[in-house]
Amino acid sequence: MSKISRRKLITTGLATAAGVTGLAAAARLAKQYGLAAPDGGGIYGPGETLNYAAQRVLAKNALAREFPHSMISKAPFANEVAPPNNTFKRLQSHGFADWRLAVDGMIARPASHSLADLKAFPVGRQITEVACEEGWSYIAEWIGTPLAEVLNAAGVLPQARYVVYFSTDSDWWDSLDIDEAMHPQTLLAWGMNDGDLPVPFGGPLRIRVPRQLGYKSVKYITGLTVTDSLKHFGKGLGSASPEGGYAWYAGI
Ligand SMILES: Nc1nc2c(c(=O)[nH]1)N[C@H]1C(S)=C(S)[C@@H](COP(=O)(O)O)O[C@H]1N2
Ligand SMILES: [Mo]
Repeated sequence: MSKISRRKLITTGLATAAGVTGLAAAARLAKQYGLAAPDGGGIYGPGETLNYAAQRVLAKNALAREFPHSMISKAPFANEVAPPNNTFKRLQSHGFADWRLAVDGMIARPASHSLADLKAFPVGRQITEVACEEGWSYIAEWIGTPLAEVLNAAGVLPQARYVVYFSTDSDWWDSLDIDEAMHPQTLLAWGMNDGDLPVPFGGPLRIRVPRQLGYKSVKYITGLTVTDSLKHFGKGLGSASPEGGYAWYAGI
């Protein structure tokens, strides 16, 4: 056998072994820890599961980077959104006084929170970056209610595994596993840079998930559903994103 073809054989063998090990590891982690990604079917599925499971095992409690005040972007970019529906316009015309956040599913105490109710919880603040999958980003201060506060008040049942969130922008819904939902930096943000959260940035309420790409930070949140399975939401892939070709788990 020539040197070249032997080397080629070895590298091909290694690559194959790495691939096989990777997929086997993904399958093993998924099984051991119940960490299969909801979009873990299909061609890229094992990769999604490996990435998600590895992140959960290695960096479950890792913190997203926080920045000093001086680094807040002077001109943050509000990504374009669909025009608001009539319900939203009506709520907006009354200063969102009648706006409510519905909390239901696998919880002991279903709730319907006004903005004032949310603001009565302990307040969370963070200066973090919104990073879009398209490459742009900006840094802002986010002020809001840690999602964990709302979930703890609701009394999450032990079998719950995910929190699904919905928006008035009906094409947008997503979900987090309980670890991400309970993470101290996951925020239901009603304030931005010391004012109310402006409507173009998702006011009156958006979720901020600073450990994941911007598309997980859905704007105009209307409700949360706690569940043990994502199968019955949309196409069962965990969010609208995988339906359009983006990963459910979008860790940065
Ligand atoms: N309701 C809703 N939420 C959304 C979007 C949207 O179009 N509608 N865009 C997402 C994407 S792709 C990104 S990158 C961020 C952008 O946040 P920004 O509008 O504050 O820049 O919002 C996310 N949340
Ligand atoms: Mo984005």
